[in-house]
Amino acid sequence: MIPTITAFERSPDRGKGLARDMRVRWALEEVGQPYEVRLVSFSAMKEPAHLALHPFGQIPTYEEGDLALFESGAIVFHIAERHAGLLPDDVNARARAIAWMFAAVNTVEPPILDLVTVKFLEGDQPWSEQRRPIVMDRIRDRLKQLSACLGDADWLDGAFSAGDLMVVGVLLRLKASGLLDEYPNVAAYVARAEARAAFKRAFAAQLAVFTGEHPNG
Ligand code: GTB
Repeated sequence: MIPTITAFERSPDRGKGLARDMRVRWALEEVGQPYEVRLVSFSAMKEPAHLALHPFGQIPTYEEGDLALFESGAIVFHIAERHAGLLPDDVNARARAIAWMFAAVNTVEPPILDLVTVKFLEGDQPWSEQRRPIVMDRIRDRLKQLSACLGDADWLDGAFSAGDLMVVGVLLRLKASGLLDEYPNVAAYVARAEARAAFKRAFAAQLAVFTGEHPNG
């Protein structure tokens, strides 16, 4: 069965691959699962039809037969469980890859989102300029720790996994900040992930929405 995911009709990032449908597209591409995309506007996301799929009125969602899912991490996990290639067979290695998926959204992503918030949503507040370096240092703490874990390995724990996909998925948001470049092995890790054929296909597909080349775009 071909799953359908949702994505922004007009992503504010103008096709830079920062919206969270990118992670889901990438996971589907990694496992070779074709998918369809339904584009939704900001207003349609808050309508009952979309709220029935996503209680918070957001993208991405995932529909496959009777199953409707929301939360990019849960969707990537579902894809990784149903297909070979994103989670190791060894039980302990699989548990560790899943731990990295949780770490991505629970430990690495929060300070990155704080930076987005302080820059774009709170940029006009009198305290915004003071808060920014504090938030950036919190991100540096995480990048330093990630850098130590990675060392000179290609991926966080053996072969590329859904854990790497989610960690890189959240780190992409830092590219414009220059923070990644302070940790060369982390920057190289992100670049290695971006060089994967599946990443490139997913990136091209979401960019096609912005350029109007997507069939529903
Ligand atoms: N925890 C949820 C998940 O992981 O799926 C978060 C989902 C989420 O935040 N979705 C956002 C959304 O639907 C899009 S990805 N927002 C609309 C709304 O809440 O009304 C977040 C996002 C938005 C824009 C950019 N950008 O322009 O760079 C990047 C990421």
